[in-house]
Amino acid sequence: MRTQPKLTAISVPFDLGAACRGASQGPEAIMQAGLLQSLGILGFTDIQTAEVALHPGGVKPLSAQTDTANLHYLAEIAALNSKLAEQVSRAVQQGRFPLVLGGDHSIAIGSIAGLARHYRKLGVIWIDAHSDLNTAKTSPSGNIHGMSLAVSLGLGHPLLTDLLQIRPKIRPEHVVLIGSRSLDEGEKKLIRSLGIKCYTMYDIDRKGMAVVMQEAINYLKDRTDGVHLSYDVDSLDPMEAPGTGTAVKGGLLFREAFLAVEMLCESGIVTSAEFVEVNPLLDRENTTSELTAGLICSLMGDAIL
Ligand code: B3U
Ligand code: MN
Ligand code: MN
Repeated sequence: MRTQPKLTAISVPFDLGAACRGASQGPEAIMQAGLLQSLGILGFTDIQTAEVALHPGGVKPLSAQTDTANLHYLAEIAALNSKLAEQVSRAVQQGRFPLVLGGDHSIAIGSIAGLARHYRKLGVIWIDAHSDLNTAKTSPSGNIHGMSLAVSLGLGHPLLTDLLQIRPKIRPEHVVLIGSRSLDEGEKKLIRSLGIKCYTMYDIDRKGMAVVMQEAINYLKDRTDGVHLSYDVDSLDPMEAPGTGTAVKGGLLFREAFLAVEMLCESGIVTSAEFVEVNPLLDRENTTSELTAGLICSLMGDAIL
């Protein structure tokens, strides 16, 4: 068996970036699906676990919700992500692969911030039904999980964009979107004006997932010094992954989803990953949490034969 990297699994039980509650129970559900045991079987003998929470131990002091113009829970999200950034940065510093378990997708702000301290040309593969490229001005909801990629590109409120005093964290030419099918007008404009590489479901249907992934891998391989996989489980079709807050029809099928992570594994380009938006309150017989644990194992090297 090949030697596996040292790994830090960082649970982030947080859901204030989303419209509905429940994604905060995602990390626990993914763990309950046997993630650490399965990784152990794959030869990961050095796994550390960590938790980043706004209120460690689950004790929540009474406080008013802090809302700033169309940015729900801005202060809480900034605080959580600044803690997460430090934790992710520490893992990289120690030569460990950061595997972040969400939580809603607003936590990508902290993951990417922590990585940006170490990678000057960080690539990001954003597998998601959405592009999360809204700002307070364009967002139809005010939910910050729909803004995290824009924030990482340096667009948005300074409390979020300026974490760790690095801005922007990533460049548009280092981002690849895969699985997009629910984009707001402002997001479409931004994708076009910044020239962000975007593979919608149309492209996946036309070219097939294998071609799309190979193109994405080739595109990032030469121009980046590390690649972060940001995997929103709502990229999957709701038939496959019902346990998520903003399911959108017409998504990735089971085999496409697995092929994508298997090809990423084979490419060897991924240096960190996060899996977000698993909501056990909406799940059916743990389908989504078990599927997510399976995707993580395939990304980390679970060979078929
Ligand atoms: N684009 C919409 C919906 C959305 C984005 N991300 C999720 N939902 N999960 C928004 O609210 O920004
Ligand atoms: Mn998302
Ligand atoms: Mn999404």
